[in-house]
Amino acid sequence: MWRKCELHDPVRKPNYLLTLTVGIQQKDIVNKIVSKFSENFTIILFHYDGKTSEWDLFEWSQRAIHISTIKQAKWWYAKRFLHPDIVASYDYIFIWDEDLGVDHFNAEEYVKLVKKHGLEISQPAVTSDKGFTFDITRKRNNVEIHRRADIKECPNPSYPPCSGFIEIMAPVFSRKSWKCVWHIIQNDLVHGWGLDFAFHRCVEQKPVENIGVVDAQWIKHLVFIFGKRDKNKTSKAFKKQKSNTIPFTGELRMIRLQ
Ligand SMILES: [Mn+2]
Repeated sequence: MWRKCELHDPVRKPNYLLTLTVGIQQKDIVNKIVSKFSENFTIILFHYDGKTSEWDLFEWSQRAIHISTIKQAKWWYAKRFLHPDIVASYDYIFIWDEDLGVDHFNAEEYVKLVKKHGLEISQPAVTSDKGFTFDITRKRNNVEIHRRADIKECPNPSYPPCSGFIEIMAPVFSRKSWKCVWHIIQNDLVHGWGLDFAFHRCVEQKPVENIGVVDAQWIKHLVFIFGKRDKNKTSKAFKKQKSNTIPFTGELRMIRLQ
């Protein structure tokens, strides 16, 4: 009887969502990232270079959702395609960059820690060969998570970027917090700068408690990726975006949308 019931169970839907904004040049790093996420995760790839079928060399590509709109950036995709009602079935949403080393990261273990510590908005702790923008995201030893920066120069220890703060490179949102964060992303937002300073508004009751950095599952920021790209082009593009947001001009193609 038991076995029979099991066979007739509908296919279990994934509980969590991972989105990655990717270009085919980074396929090997992206493949490693995806390998750290179990089948409990739905995977969405946002293709900024328009290359989609090229990913089929990876077995998991068949079960991923591919969304291709050329030359857009992560928060643009998030605003367009991750409306809270659309992603309401997921307990946690990972909205990640493609330049992350995951040798010391496992997504299921990460989720366990986030639940245990009640983190509505979080990110894995970070190591980097190129220094840090914000002290609070730096990996610490011998703790599972931390919630505050470890520096004396904080003008106000209870406010971003000293607490209630994570960066935009590898954020993880609970369903509830995403519902709020999605609304504060501007429609024409391209690069996401400054958004991290607004995250704490989405856990109004206890931002210092409910936003944190997970040390026990950590990532490496592979900033060299940007060195590989045309540096001039990148910085020019950022400057342009800063002064003049880019309207949606790309061709929109969605394939294998489940
Ligand atoms: Mn990066």
